[in-house]
Amino acid sequence: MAKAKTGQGKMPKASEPKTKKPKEKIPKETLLKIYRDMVRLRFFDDKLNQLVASGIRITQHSTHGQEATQIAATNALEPSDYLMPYHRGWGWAIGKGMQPRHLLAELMGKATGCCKGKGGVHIADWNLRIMGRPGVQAAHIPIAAGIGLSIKFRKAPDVVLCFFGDGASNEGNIHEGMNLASVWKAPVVFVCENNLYALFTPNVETTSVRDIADRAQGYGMAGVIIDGTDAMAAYQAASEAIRRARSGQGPTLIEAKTYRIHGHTAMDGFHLGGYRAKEEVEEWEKKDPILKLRKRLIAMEYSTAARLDQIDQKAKEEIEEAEKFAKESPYPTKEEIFKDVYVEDVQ
Ligand SMILES: Cc1ncc(C[n+]2csc(CCOP(=O)(O)OP(=O)(O)O)c2C)c(N)n1
Ligand SMILES: [Mg+2]
Repeated sequence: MAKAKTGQGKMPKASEPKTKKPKEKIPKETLLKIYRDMVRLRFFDDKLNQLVASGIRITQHSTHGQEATQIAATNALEPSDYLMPYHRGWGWAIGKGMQPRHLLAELMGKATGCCKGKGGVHIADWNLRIMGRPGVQAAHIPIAAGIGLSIKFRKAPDVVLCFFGDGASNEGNIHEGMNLASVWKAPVVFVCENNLYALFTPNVETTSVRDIADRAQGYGMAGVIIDGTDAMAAYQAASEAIRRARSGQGPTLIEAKTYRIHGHTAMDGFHLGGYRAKEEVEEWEKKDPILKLRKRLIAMEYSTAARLDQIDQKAKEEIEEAEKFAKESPYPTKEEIFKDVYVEDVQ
């Protein structure tokens, strides 16, 4: 009789991960870089709203209000680390190093975009290890777990940073992906940006727990809650989780409590859309992540209002230039249509 399979010994043996130097406190230069990226992102986001209002068709899921977590967490990565993004906003791209001009050109379908105009909103950039903005909610969570497993097989020192929303947190793929990531002790950092709504539905109506981070316990991983409007808290939590992942201690779930100031997309009304109270939006507007960091940089004497104004001005000019670049760029030619759409081999 065949011996019963027990499943024992089937797990891949954990390799000894190479650790990278831990980031203990946040250096001044890092915080100034985070501030700069957050401001670039805000101007970029505003620019997209303007372009959509002028009739250019771009699906704009605004990042306004959510800049801190996306920018700070991606700034905690090394260039060789992987990013598994989601549909909300553009902070993960800018924070991971994408130039706004290449991002905007792509969104406008131009040949100078990061995917040569063939990705559109499905932003990807292999050089930056941005693994592709998904369209199906939560379908990217098992992919992030798989990338994590591949890192372990290759004994690489990298981690995967994976974003998703509170609505996506209720999808089946989350359960499968997070469970496997934990079983494999895969080097993945999951960041759930809980902005209180999925489309027009408040998450109190759809979600069994008030703190999505509580679910981490069910997957045997660390769960952390942060103020998602606080860039310093986001950087520290992400750095700590990245350090744990890199040293072989497995995944973490970070829940960032945040809010989207605009509508689900630029098409459903910038502010209220009929499903939330004006007072609620106003309360969250007071917690503006950029103003929060700006005040702290000045209070810590890391910068002055005048110097930060200069950063703001430069960022504004960069985004104006990006618009000009994208508008003047050509569309891909007909001959290009089947080029770069299928990869034979990836090293
Ligand atoms: C499986 C699946 N169901 C539905 C949709 C349509 N959809 C796109 S975004 C979205 C809301 C997602 O909400 P959340 O995860 O909270 O992210 P947020 O938009 O608030 O950042 C939905 C339902 C989808 N893309 N995929
Ligand atoms: Mg949401």
